[in-house]
Amino acid sequence: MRRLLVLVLSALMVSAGTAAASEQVVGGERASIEANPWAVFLTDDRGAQFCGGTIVAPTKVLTAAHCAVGRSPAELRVVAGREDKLDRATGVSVVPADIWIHRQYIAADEGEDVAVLRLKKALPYTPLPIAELSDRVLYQPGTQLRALGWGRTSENGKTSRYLMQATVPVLPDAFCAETYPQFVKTDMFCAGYQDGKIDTCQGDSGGPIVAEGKLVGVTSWGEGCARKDKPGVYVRLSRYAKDLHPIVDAAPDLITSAR
Ligand code: 4AZ
Repeated sequence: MRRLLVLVLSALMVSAGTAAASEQVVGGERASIEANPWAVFLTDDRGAQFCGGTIVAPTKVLTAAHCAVGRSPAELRVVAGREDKLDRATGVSVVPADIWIHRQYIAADEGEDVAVLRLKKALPYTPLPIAELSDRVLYQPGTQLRALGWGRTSENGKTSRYLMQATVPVLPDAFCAETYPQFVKTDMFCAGYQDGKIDTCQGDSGGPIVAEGKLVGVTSWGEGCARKDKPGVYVRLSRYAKDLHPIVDAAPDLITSAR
């Protein structure tokens, strides 16, 4: 089984191209907010960035449950339209009106790591649609996905001042399950390179991983960053489309009951 996996992985990595080391997410490159207007970051009430998010409707921001749990809306800011964290003149920083957390959420590595922040006013930035159950093909091993965020650019390094992006292929569920015993294939997928080098990292959680103009996943967890055989783990969003639609599509001032 292990041999077969190694073979399958090697083939995938050849077809995906080798992971170039260290440009300066880990091993990524700069991304513009104009090309990714739905990418947002979350800060605490002192302005310190700690997670990412995605605008999925004019008044709704999707993030990871583990980014929102235990925080009150007053302690949170959604910063949209700002590529450079220090550029306070560009974009907006808003306090969410309320927070919805998936009712089954316990911990990131147990699944259901999704939350929706509802805003009082519509954001003037284009939302990104969530992948649906019918988008199964986007989760096939080898599919190239693009992850974005302002997280650390090395495992023990600082978070990024600028929005970064990295392209990583979806890995076979069998590989993710072998490397992470707690991996739940119905709720998660993993993406990256067997060699490591390119990955999301702390501070990227809650942020988008995208393909074909759709939000395929939410950055969720992993062991360290860009380590060999320890790919990033993402929320398999198609699985949550049914749970999320009533929340995301609700009229701006309806919902959101806390769990
Ligand atoms: C984190 O702690 C985190 N390498 C995000 C992504 C990954 C690991 C940890 C994936 O936010």
